[in-house]
Amino acid sequence: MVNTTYQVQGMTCGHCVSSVSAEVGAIAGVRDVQVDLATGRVTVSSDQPLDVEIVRAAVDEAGYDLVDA
Ligand SMILES: [Cu+2]
Repeated sequence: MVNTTYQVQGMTCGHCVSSVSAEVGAIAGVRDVQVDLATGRVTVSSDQPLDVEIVRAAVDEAGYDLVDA
């Protein structure tokens, strides 16, 4: 299991958290998504390391932006 933390911009409420969790959670191999609304940090647990561009696309699909580390 791999845990990776991403920074997401633009989330303002519980609905945003749900949207991001659903989209990122739908990526193949993702087991768990923890979103901290206050900081915009999204911690993803996955079977293998994820392609950041796939995570970016999922966050974008939810309507938010992945901040480059
Ligand atoms: Cu919201």
